[in-house]
Amino acid sequence: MKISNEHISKILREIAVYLEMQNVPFKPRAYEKTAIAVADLSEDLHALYEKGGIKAIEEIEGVGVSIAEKIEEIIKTGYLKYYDQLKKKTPVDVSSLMSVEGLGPKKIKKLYQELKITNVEELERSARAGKIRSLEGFGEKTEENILKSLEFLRQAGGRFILGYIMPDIRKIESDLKKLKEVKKIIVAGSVRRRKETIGDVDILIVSSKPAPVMDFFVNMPNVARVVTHGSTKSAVKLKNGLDVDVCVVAEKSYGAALNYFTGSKYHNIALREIAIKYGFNLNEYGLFKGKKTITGKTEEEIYKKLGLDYIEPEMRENEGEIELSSEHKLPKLIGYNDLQGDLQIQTNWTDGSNTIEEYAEVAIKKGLKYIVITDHTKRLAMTGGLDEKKLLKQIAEIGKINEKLSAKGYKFKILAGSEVDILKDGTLDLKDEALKKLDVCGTAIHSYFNLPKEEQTKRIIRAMENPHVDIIFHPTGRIINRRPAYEVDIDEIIKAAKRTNTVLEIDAFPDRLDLKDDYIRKCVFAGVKLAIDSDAHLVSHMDFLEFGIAQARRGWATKDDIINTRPVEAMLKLLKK
Ligand code: DGT
Ligand code: CA
Ligand code: CA
Ligand code: ZN
Repeated sequence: MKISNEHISKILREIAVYLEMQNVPFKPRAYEKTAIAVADLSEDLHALYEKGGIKAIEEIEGVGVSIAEKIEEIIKTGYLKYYDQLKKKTPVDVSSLMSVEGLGPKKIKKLYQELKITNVEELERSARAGKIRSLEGFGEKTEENILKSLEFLRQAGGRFILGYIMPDIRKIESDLKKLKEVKKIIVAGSVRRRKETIGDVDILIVSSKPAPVMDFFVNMPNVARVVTHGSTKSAVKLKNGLDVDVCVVAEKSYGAALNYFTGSKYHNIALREIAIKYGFNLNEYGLFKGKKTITGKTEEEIYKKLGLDYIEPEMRENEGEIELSSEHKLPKLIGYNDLQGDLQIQTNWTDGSNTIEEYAEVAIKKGLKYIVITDHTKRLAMTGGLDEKKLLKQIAEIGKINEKLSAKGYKFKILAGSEVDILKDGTLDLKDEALKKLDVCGTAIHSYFNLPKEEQTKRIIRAMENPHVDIIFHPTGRIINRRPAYEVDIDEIIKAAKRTNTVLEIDAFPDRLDLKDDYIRKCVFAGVKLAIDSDAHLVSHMDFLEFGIAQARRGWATKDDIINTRPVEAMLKLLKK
């Protein structure tokens, strides 16, 4: 086996981290320096060694005798005993943490000492909970960069999670919009359909002077590579790996182009077939009859000429929406401003980072009328989960804050809730006496993801049968791009939800979006009530509600299907008595 310089450099860098973590003086720096020297080397170390032996390695600038011997061992055997020993001694997955941009020996050590972070999953969890920013030498910017880097690593080849990448997309959109040559701009494709993950970004622009728009686009500071630079079409790859296409279209074709580039492909194909039945021809330039243009300026006109009601982008997946549209039976989807409350929030009583009051303040600013505090329970010891006694204390605290808010004149209510852990057998982590005291009782699975389907299904149904349980949070437990849903019989769950009057959640956290769209549709058809919650662990996470609403729209849910579109009293009335 031939050992590359890169491989050797990586081992040396990891050794530096291990030594740093053990507080060994000086040596970490020596290993780090050598790692850099090896990485920068223009010759191949392996070849160098075959020609000149260990002497040739020692002659390299910055390489001492003892490290040269280690390099020799790697080249000769493919292994380094010293490295393996160090690795065994620490519980930290240095190799994967090192791949996160901006994390070196000192920072990895600090993360382990202060937050017990041993791998990238724990790193992500802490970063998302806003726990890293307060560490000495880190700050909010570092925390943000860590999350960006993690997203980038995850995306090596995969799809982007819409909610995480949306701020970047909106920035590009607003920068382009500021150009005086841009008359209209819209992001089409899967972004407009609000799919949970996106392959790339498709932007449409109306402009009478495309050249400066194209120039601006390919020269944006976050562009890593220009894929094509044409007069009306360009494509770039951004530094974070995201592909973005821009296309300038004529005003008279705007509706047709928007319809075409919004997709989905299967929706488009179905529309085109309808057009043919009418003797029309539909393409990205317009709706035509022979050479004659029927229409093309707006999407609404195109649908109308095809005998259809306008179909919201979130529904355009050819899942039956076209038939409903032709029968004028499309549901009126929940709107993006329709939520009045947020029913799942973790505070600094457990693994959230903000206080109950801070959540209330931000929720009020967002225009919400109520929130439910749902901290974890005692079985989740690593989050500091609440036991019965602490929960009662929290309920009292919520009462006090409510009094304060109402004295200040706010018409806003904080409700007492919980994210009670569902134990292996479907019983709950807190006694019924405690659950009885809650305004809203949520429950969730955080363990035994691998039970056989039948057992997992029974476990959840048993929890639903508890007369105190109001909502099942993130019912299938998937984490997009990371962990599949646990095996459950979703139809049985939905039936049981209906029978027991239990609400199922649409968790809005961008990598959960659990329930997923087709399960939401099943709930809607079955008449099972749903809730859209942020699952916030930080006040800013309440912004994710938008993506929960998007998911609900993709699942054809109306305002009526979602319990937290109602005022607080009406919402509470829908729960179990
Ligand atoms: P993505 O990017 O994988 O998340 O998904 P989309 O839906 O954004 O797909 P993309 O970017 O390949 O194409 C954008 C839109 O262009 C797509 O939604 C519909 C339209 N389109 C692309 N290819 C075809 C095609 O072969 N036939 C038809 N009818 N439309 C297409
Ligand atoms: Ca796309
Ligand atoms: Ca595309
Ligand atoms: Zn949590």
